[in-house]
Amino acid sequence: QSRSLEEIFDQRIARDEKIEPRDWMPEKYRKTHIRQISQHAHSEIVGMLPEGNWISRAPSMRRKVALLAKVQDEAGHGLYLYSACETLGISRDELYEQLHTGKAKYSSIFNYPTITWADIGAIGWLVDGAAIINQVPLCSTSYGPYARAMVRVCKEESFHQRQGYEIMMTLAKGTPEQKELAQDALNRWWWPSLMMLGPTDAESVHTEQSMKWKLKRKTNDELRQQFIDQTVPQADLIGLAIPDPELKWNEETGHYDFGEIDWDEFWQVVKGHGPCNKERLSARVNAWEEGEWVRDAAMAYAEKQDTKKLK
Ligand code: FAQ
Repeated sequence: QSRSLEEIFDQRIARDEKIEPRDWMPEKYRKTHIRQISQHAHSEIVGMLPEGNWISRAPSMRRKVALLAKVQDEAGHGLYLYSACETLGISRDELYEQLHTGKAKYSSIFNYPTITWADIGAIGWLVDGAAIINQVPLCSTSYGPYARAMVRVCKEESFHQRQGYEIMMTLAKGTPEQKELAQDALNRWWWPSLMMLGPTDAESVHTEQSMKWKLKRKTNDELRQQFIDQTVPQADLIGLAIPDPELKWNEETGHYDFGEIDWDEFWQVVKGHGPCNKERLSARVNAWEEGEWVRDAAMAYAEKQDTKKLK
């Protein structure tokens, strides 16, 4: 009795086998992976911009070296993820085009400005903190190249998170003005960091199917709760206050209860109307256009080498 390709695929997923690039997969599985992996890659690349803004103004040599390394890691993650995405049969050029024309999304969080040095601490602590919570389950996602990429990415994110938390810790025990900077950054980045983990499960259109395919291992709300439970004690430890009057430990559930997230703000940012959407996209488009001569020169050189070999 012959089984359909789809049945064989479903059984492989049920057995927790990895799906590899040359394996048969449903078209929707392929498409949804291209969507998520490419948006993840774009987020890493656009995510370099808010922090890049502070490299030349880092308060010390040591801080500058760490920030430079972190931003370089993000470039690496982006390129790594674009490669994983290409194994699904889409070209790098198409992926860039989707970003540059606004067709593909990238994480909402990178549309907020970095106005003080403390924002660099808040990004590492909160944004990388949320990214790790989201990405650790992705290390066991069903698509092989994505899962393997996530292992290395998570290790680097954990350094990023500590780098940010250490900045916040230093500011929090500094002068009253420095502590105020840290508190102000936490006030501005807290809610957008919660939004980063995506809409509520009730509003999330992709979660159900992605959970079935083991692309996602945890839902948006589960990850958000985990992030809050992990981060609140870290804020307490350095004497900063989470800007949520409704935040309260719940003995019964063993989790923090928290206030209402402004989903209207989230969707505005996702639709392109956040504080820095235009600036971020134009920075990427300009980088692409200004790099054209470099790409052309590299191609001309490669072709020349090829013709030499043929002779
Ligand atoms: N921003 O049905 P769902 C980093 C969209 S970490 C913008 O729940 P899904 C490291 C979603 O695409 C940040 N759009 O979707 C770093 C969908 O629209 P579509 C990147 C969002 O995919 C740190 C619609 O809403 N991490 O870069 C957002 O099941 C510091 C419905 O949503 C990843 O990408 C959002 N926040 O769940 C770098 C991780 N949330 O596509 C520099 C991998 C949702 O139909 C500095 N991705 N949308 O047009 C994921 O885990 C998932 O894709 C979620 C969304 C959880 C983000």
